[in-house]
Amino acid sequence: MAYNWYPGHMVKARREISENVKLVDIVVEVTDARAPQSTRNLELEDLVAPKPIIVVLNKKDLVNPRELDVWAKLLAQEGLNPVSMVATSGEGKKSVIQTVEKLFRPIAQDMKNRQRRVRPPRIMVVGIPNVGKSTFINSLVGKKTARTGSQPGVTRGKQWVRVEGKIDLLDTPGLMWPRVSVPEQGLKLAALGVLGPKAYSEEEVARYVLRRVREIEPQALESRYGIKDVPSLDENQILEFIACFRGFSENDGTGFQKTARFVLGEFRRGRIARIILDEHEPGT
Ligand SMILES: Nc1nc2c(ncn2[C@@H]2O[C@H](COP(=O)(O)OP(=O)(O)O)[C@@H](O)[C@H]2O)c(=O)[nH]1
Ligand SMILES: [Mg+2]
Repeated sequence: MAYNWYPGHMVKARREISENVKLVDIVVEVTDARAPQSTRNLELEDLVAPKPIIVVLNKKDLVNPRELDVWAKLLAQEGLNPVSMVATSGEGKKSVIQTVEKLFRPIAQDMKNRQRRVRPPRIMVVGIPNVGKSTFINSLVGKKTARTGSQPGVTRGKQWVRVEGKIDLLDTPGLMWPRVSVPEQGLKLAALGVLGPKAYSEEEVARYVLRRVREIEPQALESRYGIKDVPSLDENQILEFIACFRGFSENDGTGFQKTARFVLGEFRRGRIARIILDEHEPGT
């Protein structure tokens, strides 16, 4: 996925989303549960206000559920209506629909008060690349209407689709740009496949992933690759160990490229550890 965000792209995305926000009652922001903070777009909240936002913490299957609950509580404190979900299986879909209905109740009441006919709630989906927007829409609609894949921005033309006979969903997700305010955020987004492979060094990202796994769940490296005494090793030694373990030679002129790609593939599929890369304030 080679998708670069230039100021022109951002202006266009911002304009498209603010146009579409006018058409809906509620905005669903899809995020990746492995980085609940870094995969949000804080500017979105300004674009959407005062309409409610549901933050879908997608890919719940790839994280520790108890850790994710802590994040959900924090988001709830911010008034963001979090719902954890697995878009690929549909787990959590009911909660999304219930949250839409709950948030729509006062809006419907307002319509009644103004002597207007109450119509179904209208929603739209937004999010940065690769968080699962298309998969989420497919899961709500129950058939392959939205395109999935790693190529963002391919769907054109506005259309409403009816969800479970009671919600109207704009079928094209709004594509937001990722926010990279500190270098570590870039590493996280690269680890999650949000940034295209041309935007980063796979070795650097693999080392970052191994460092975080070592910090958060060192025993995972022992059970997956048989690495002993993980806390005494640094990420370079761990990468070397995995290269040996897999029989990838670092002397074939590619350095640790193969190993790095292997590690990233394993991490993205949740095979190494189900960790959340973002950190919240201690004590929260
Ligand atoms: N493990 C896991 N993978 C998911 C989930 N939802 C989406 N994906 C995968 O994430 C990748 C990106 O999904 P896609 O819907 O194309 O993302 P989009 O770019 O936001 O539209 C695809 O490989 C999906 O299969 C989920 O809940 N769990
Ligand atoms: Mg998509």
